[in-house]
Amino acid sequence: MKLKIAIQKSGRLHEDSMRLLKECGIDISNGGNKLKTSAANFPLEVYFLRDDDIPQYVEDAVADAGIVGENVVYEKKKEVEVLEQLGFGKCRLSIAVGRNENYDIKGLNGKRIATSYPVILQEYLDKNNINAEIHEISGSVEIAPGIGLAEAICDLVSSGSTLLTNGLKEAETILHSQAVLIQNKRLDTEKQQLLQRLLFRIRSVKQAKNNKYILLNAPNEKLKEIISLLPGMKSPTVLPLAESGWSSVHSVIDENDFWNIIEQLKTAGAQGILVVPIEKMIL
Ligand code: PRT
Ligand code: ZN
Repeated sequence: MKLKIAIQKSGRLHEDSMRLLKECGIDISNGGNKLKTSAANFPLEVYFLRDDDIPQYVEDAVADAGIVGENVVYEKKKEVEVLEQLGFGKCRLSIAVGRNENYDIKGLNGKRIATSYPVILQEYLDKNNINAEIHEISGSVEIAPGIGLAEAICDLVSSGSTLLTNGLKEAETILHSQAVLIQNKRLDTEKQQLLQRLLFRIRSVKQAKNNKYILLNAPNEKLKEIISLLPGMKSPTVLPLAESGWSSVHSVIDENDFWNIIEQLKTAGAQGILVVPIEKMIL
């Protein structure tokens, strides 16, 4: 029995999906041009598919689980369960208009909006009582205003440079998206257990990425203050240095608090601060 997981065959999510599985200790070959491949050391079969098809395959249990953008999950409206945000493939679905337009959502009434996301956009317009005409197009949405097909667009944005080069500006974000792990809603117990094992590994990898291991030297009279800055997993480890009056303090800090804490530690008298990445973190 193997758990079948669908990932994007090629495109923006492919490499990060492969890397995540690898960081979970799962050995898979790149697949080459194959439709599927098996892991050598975990009961997992990986299917390489177009991202748009992944929710349907997971709903139909052709795949038990999948990795796909939230934008695709919400657009396709399939019966799947979202298990975990994966922290990559981040983007936003935004409405954009001509660079020199004054944007107000009410101004969209009666206008044409080009998009590849008609379902999400329609929901957003309905919620705001806007009556606009949605033109569904499957690619190069950003050229629609320039060729007179629409007055506005609704498309994915990450750096914003595509909008810029097409004379458009981002006016309003309607969805923030990232890659997520989805699953079929009716997995049998054995598959569900395999998926939980995979999810446990994914969470350990994610945790590790969000945290850093920190080591520093502290004069003993400053220990109390320094320890109060470092919560650690339980509490920091404190070891005496060979030089009397000094200790070595080890702990784990959140990536987001990193620079703040480092500055405070230095002010408090910490020296020789080392910060190292953590590979896996089991809580
Ligand atoms: O062949 P397949 O159907 O599998 O791939 P695809 O061409 O449909 O998708 P792909 O590989 O382009 O994107 C896969 C997923 O990556 C999307 O569904 C999103 O969840 C996520 N993602 C993250 C993005 C972007 N960032 C992104 N910037 N998907 C698309 N874009 C496009 C956007 O459509 C626009 O054309 O990039 C352009 C804008 O980028 P910036 O940086 O110029 O703003
Ligand atoms: Zn696609």
